[in-house]
Order: sequence, then C-alpha cells, then structure tokens
Amino acid sequence: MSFKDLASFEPLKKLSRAPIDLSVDGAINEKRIEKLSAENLGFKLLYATERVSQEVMEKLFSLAQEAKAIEKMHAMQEGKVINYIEGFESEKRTVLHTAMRDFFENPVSTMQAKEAASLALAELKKLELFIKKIDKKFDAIVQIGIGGSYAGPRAIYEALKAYQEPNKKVFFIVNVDPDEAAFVLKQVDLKKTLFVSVSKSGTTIETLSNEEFVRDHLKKAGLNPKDHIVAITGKKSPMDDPSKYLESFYIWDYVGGRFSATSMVGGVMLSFALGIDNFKKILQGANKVDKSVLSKDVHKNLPLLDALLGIWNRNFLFLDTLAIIPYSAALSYLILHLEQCDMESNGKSVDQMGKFIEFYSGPIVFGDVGTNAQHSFFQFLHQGTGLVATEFIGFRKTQYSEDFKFANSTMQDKLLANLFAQSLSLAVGEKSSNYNKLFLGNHPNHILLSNQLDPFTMGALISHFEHKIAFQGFIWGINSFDQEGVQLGKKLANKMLDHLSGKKEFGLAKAYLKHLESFSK
Ligand code: G6Q
Repeated sequence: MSFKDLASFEPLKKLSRAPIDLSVDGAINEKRIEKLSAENLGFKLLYATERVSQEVMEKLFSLAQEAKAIEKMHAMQEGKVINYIEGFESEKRTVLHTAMRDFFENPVSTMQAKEAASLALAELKKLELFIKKIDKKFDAIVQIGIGGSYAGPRAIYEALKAYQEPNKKVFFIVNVDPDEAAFVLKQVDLKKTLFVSVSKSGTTIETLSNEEFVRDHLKKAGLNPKDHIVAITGKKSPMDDPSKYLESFYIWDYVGGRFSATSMVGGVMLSFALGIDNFKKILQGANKVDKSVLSKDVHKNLPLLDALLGIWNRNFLFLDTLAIIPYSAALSYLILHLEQCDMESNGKSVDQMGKFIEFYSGPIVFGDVGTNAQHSFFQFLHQGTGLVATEFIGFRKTQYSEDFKFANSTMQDKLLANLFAQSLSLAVGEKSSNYNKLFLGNHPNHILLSNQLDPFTMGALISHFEHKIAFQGFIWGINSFDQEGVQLGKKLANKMLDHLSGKKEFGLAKAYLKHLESFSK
C-alpha cells in the first residue's frame, strides 16, 4: 500500500494543520520535557521540542504499524530479498548488514542470516589472527577507499580516537586527487605502513588509481607491495586476487557500502587502531540496537521513534532539511557518514512498486559539531527564511579524563549548557519589538543523549541511524538499499576520459576542454 493510502495519513494531515506552537508561553515546560522522552540501551531521546502532541505520536505509531515497519525490519534481518523495484531491473538482493555483528545473544535463526553471520564471524576470526601477526610490524595504517568504503569507518575511527592504541597512526586516501595521496605518503614511513585497499566492487576507479599510486611508491622505495597492502573486497571481484596482497578480507553483495562500517570494511583499520576488543565492543553495541528495532514497543525502539519524528517533519510539516549537530568534536565525521547514509538511501522518487511517489522522501542532511555550528550557520536556523529540523546528539561525560573549570563552570558543562540552550531557543524563540532581534521559534528539534562516547555506544549510534533510515524507507515504501542515482555521473566521466585519451570523441567534452586549454594561452 502506498504511503499516502495508509489509514493514518489523512488524520495526521488534519493534525498537521494546527500542530502545537512551541513558542507559546509555557508550551515547553518541565512536565513536557519529562514526558516526551524515551530511553533504551543507554540512550535517551528527548523530543519535547518537536511539534508533536500525544495524539500526533499515537497516529505516527499507527502509521508505522500500518506500513508494517517492524515486519519489514524482521524481513530485512532474516535475509528476505527486500532490495528490489517491482517490474524493473534492479539489484534484487537481500540486505544483511546486521548479520555482520550477529554473533552475540539471540542471533537471527533463518538460513540466510545464519550463513551470512557465520561468514562474517570467520572473517572476524581471520582478522584477529592477522592483527596479532602484524601488530609489531606496522606503526601506521592507511585506508584507501571512497563512499561507503570510507565514510562510516572514518566516522567510527574519529569518534573513538580517544581509545587509539599508542604508537599507531591512521590515515585515509579517498579522492582520486593525486595531491591527497601524495600528502598522506609524505607523512608515513613506508617501511612501517600497512595499506588497506577497500572496494566491495573492486572496480572503483578512485580506489584502484590510489592503490596503484601506492604500489608505485612502495616499489620505488625498494619495498614489495604484497607485504604492505591488504585487500577488502567482494568474492570474485577484480580485486579478489590474494597473490597480490598480504591478506584478503571479504564482504558480500548483501552488505551495502554505506551500511558496511561494521564489516571488514571498517574492521581491519579499526582493529589495528583501537584493538580487536574495542572493535568487538562496537559490534556488540550495534547488535544490541539491531535487536531493539525488532521490538513493537516504540518507546524502546528509539530508531523507529526517530524515524517517525522525521516523517512528521518531512511529510506533514514539509521541512526539507535536517541538521545533525553533535555536541562532541569526536563526531564531526558522523555527519559526513549520515549525509551519505541518509541521502543515498532515501533520496529516491520511485517507490518499490516502480511508481513515482507523490510525497516527499528523504531530507537534505547537513551539519557540523556544536558549538562550532553556533558560530556559523545557526543564524539561518534561528532567523533564516527556510525551516530546518535539527537532531542534536550529546554525552554527559567527556572521553578523556581532562576537563577544565573556567568562569565558574567546566568546559563540558559549557558544551552541554549550549546543547540544551540551542534546543530550547530554536523551539521557544524570543519575542521582541525589534524585528531584527525577534526569534520566531517553533523550530522542531530533538536530542539523542547518552552517558559517554565509547566503542559500545558508537556501535549503537551507527546502528541507530542505519535503522532510522531503513524505517523511513519502509514506511515510505521506497527501496533504501540501491543507489542508481550515482551511476549517470560515472558514465559521463568515463565518456570524458575516453575523449581525453583519444579513444572516442565526445562533443560536449570538447566544449569543456576548450575552457581548460584557454589557461595555457
Ligand atoms: C554506498 C555506495 C557507494 C560505494 C562507493 C565505493 O552505499 O554504494 O558509496 O560504497 O562507490 O564502492 P566500492 O566499495 O565498490 O569501491
């Protein structure tokens, strides 16, 4: 059934004509902050500052039920083919990133899920041995990869740098921009550096170019590339050639790139940098959330709750942008990961039945860490003409034991005070007869709060957002697991390159080349 035909759609539309005005005096009070909150697995979701009432929430819960959101989540984790578009050529795959960490309690018992989990566990065991073997040999690791083979792993690494083992350095080569690779290679001692070349398809030109660039450097330094490069790729991909690598690790087509951070795509670099035990804690945190999203109790299913608040803002209040603002410098790369994970998954205009949708799907996602963002684009959030929904993330405790008291409060107190103040001020606003100082308020936002950013919590956070995004896709009836939208640009880039190398003429390339060539005149 299409999203707009769900029984709760019209009642929600009616409710959206007069949603609560958060800027009215007393609209946000202690009782509301107490009541509009949910808690599970060490996370609290505080949503008093969303434009929702009890009635709206109940209808949103019904909407999720009518869309069979939980049933679809079961189907996903059980390994049913859910990555497809009816009536059109499509990937027709299962979606089993949750199996990459389903080795703890109560594993999913279907054959597909069990087989995927056991293959993943075998890779993890291989990784454990590999890390022991190479531990003393290398002091730096360079992950070569792009898109899903970069953003999630980097988000996790940056989040957990506080747990990094001493004398281990981590670098990333992502872009096909030779300056990026050259700069990284300048900073490492090649003799003591391990490169992990990560490409599920084994065909991504950026990654292949960078790997060859690195091979060339290693050879020129008198080193054997095979002793320094590890491959992480799909079985039978063009990169699946163990004779060229120190070790080869595998992933499978049922793990989408942007959902692959907890597979070997993130595993090798994270285990090298943070230790295998910390990597396992990340997996455990993610797995706990995977189990929680199978719960029909929406108050214990925080990703579903988060998804529904997003749907309210997107489809009923018509907000097209979502700002992600973590009040934690360590989460700066989470934003990049979520930009990809959300927009690549839900930036779709066709539903799973192959029909154009007549409602909005995924929002524009952007962000920066707080308080930095306050000193840049928050002006727009408070007084701009576009309405933006905001998702704040915060932690009670610091990662390092260091904090500092200045002007009567600690720095962590200042960070958290700013987080709550921004959430409130966006919602409540401020009256003034000076229009330039008037804050209309009523900007919906919520806070995801936890005690401390540690490996378990980071794994849980990654899984939280993976499932929030999947739930939205399930409710909208779209396929969140393919990414056809990125193909056209790739095709045209290849035509441009064919023109540049003289292989085949491309008229439009000529027009651009003319501009490039004009610089040499
Ligand atoms: C993610 C996308 C995409 C992909 C990259 C890298 O979901 O599919 O971002 O991860 O294009 O692909 P490879 O891992 O195949 O090099």
